[in-house]
Amino acid sequence: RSVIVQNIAEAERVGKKGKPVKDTASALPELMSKVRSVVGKSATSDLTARDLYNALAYSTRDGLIERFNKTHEHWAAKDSKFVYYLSAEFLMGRTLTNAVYNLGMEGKYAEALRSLGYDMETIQEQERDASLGNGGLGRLAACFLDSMANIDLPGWGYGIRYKYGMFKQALDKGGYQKELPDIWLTDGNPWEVKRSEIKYEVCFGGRTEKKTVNGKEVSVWEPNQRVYAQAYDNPIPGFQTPTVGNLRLWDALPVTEFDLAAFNAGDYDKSMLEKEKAECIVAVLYPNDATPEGKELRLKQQYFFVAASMQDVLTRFKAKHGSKWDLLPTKAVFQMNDTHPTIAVAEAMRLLVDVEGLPWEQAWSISSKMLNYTNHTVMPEALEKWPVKVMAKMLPRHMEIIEIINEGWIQWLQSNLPGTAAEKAAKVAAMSIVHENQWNKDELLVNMAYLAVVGSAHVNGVAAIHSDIVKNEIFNDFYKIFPNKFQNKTNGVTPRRWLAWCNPELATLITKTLGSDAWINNAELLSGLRKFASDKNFQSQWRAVKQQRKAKLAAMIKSQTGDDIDINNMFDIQVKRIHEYKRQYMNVLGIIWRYKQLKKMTPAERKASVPRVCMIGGKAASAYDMAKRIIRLVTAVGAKINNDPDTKDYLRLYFLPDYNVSLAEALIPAAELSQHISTGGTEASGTSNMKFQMNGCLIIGTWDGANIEIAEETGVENVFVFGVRAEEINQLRKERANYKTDPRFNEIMNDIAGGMFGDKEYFKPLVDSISNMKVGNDWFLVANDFAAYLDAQEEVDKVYKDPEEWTRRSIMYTAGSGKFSSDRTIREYAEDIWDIKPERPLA
Ligand code: F58
Repeated sequence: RSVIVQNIAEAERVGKKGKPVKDTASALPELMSKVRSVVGKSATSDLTARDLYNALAYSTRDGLIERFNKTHEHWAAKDSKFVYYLSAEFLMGRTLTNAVYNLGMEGKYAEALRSLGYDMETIQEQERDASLGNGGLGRLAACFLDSMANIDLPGWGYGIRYKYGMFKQALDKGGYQKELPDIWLTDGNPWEVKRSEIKYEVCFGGRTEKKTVNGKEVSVWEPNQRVYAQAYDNPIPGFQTPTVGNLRLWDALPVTEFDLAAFNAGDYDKSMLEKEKAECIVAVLYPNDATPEGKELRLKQQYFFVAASMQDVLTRFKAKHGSKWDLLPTKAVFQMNDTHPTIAVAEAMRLLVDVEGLPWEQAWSISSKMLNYTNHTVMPEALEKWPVKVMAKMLPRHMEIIEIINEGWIQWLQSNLPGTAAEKAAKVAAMSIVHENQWNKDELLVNMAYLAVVGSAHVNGVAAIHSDIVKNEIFNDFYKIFPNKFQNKTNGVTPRRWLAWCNPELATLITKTLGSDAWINNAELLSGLRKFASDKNFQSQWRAVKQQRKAKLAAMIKSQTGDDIDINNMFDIQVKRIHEYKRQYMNVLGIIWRYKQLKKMTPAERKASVPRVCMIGGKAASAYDMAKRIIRLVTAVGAKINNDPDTKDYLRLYFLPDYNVSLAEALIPAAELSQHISTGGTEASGTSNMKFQMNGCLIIGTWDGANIEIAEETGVENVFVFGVRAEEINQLRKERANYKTDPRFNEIMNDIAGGMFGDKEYFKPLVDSISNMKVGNDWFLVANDFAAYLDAQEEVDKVYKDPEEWTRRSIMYTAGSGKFSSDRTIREYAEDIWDIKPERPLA
């Protein structure tokens, strides 16, 4: 301690106290100044890691805000066109490391922390993940913000400042998923800036009334609930650029904070009622919408952030351009991230027509030029359809607007579609934005995806195969009418967070080998590694890095489970949301088969096998029963095989609880094999496949989503591809009743059903879901693909036995990952959809 106190005193003597950190000498005094001003302690008090995290965060924030202001002054002066990324989810993860690295401050801060007896890693672990998202879609939004800032693209993200993000996942004693609230804001959030002056009223409910205004009949909305949307800005730094972009998140506040009269009359509950009702809107990320109340709340959330964001954009536009509304699409474009923000189509019309008084046609022309829609899924349950009843109750004016849009659309179809009257009528029914619920003829639904397609300038899918499905299946009727509206934008991930910062060991080797770190901002340069792929010396350095990361992960698992893990075993990882279509179930069945084989082997045969440590992680939606059973199957199988003395040196299975961004940053660099084994045609893209690829992890995967493009870039021969293709699945689904299932599959089904892993009643629905070949069962074709999967796994073992070949492939993966930088994706959006040019502020 006395050394530390001396260090502080010395540093403060020579340092430039209070100035933003530019060099090592100022880093320590700057931190200590934050300890005093923000943490409220003295330099000589006992400082905890949390104190230093706060000091470091506030110090970094100063640098961020300085650049943020410069960037935004510059963009305002240039009157740049902006893109607004509307998303109900932003899965940001931790901010500290990313900000410190992007600002180029890591060395200076690390040294300052060392002199205080801490390392950067301990400090960064104090930060809770910002888990404002479910999975791929939310993380993609976060990568996109990073890339926008990185390439100096004027743009913001807009979303919700949920009080509780994605639930924290634990396992209970029985090995079942337990969901705990994610209380990420309780200790404060140093990364946000509250903009007290920026708040908008957002209304709900009530009714509309026809009135005559200036001789015109108009519909006036008289809502029955009003709340304020309060802006919080979250600066987003680029790397090696002065640009700092923004994620603006909305909190909900009551219009009347506190009902003092009610309180004084002794009605304490009523005094707080309005506040509670407002807070409820932003309380939780995607409340369970299995109940009608949950459904309503979700629509409320969607409208809440869309209405606030659009008012915000229009307010800024008016301040600059007054009522020159035709200019609006040249100054602002919106990207709607899936169907969640698509109420924007109706809100844009409401704001332009009802509030600004524009004629309908002019408003439609403006709105349909500035809105764009990305589809992220082919799963029908995720293509939102709102009951007209719910929409009319919550947003009566929007329901009217949607009906007007739909009438115009239907009229247009009737005059433009070819064919007989009957053919036309059938098409019109199939393409109507408002349509019958196919399961309940008495209910009418608003199809939000159709609304978005009709109301947008561009529609895109997120990988080549997915965009083909979007055009040829999901929206085929629309595609035939507007072929030019549809595009593909293959997803990407930021190489900063997902390679350079999370895997500094590999990054250092790459930079040394390529002679520069330019690949961090230009990932295509990674292709320069190809020529070293067979170089023995390089291979051994490459392997050494992987071993280092495996050792780190092994230590983490040891600390959680007490188990020792041999880092010479293959690390085989599948991490993603738990879903039947992603087929974690098939992975477990494969592990059971491997276990059964090992049990039959002699000790010598076992020694000659390829030992594996399998890890599966991911959250099951709280109302998704099958997914929860799959998790329990993983923990049950793990409990058996990890404790079997015959096999535990050759095979392990761990369920890694609470998979989130930070855990991914630890797992991905350590992975040697990763599994992306969705049924052909079901995974829109996948993005973790790209992260694993960047980190030199081999892939076993189906011909699905971005796996296809990854294989093309890596060399198909380097990827373990198996299973049915998208174009085969419709036929196969029809033929399921005639399946002759693989005897190995049948054996395993019997084992599970017979109680080999305990809990047999609980597993029964799982077994039934894929093994009784009736119509409706095994929708995701696990039984069908199982044999091919086992064959592919055998091939994996064969290659792993040849470390040089394995390492060569590993290098080829990283070398082929350049295309999957989100910088590339964002450039494509900017050029082909947004029509926005980079605009770098002066340093
Ligand atoms: C994912 N969708 C796709 N949805 O599944 C994945 O293939 C793709 O790579 C990714 O989007 C990015 O394009 C996805 O993550 C959700 O999380 C939904 C959010 C709303 C509730 C239902 C899940």
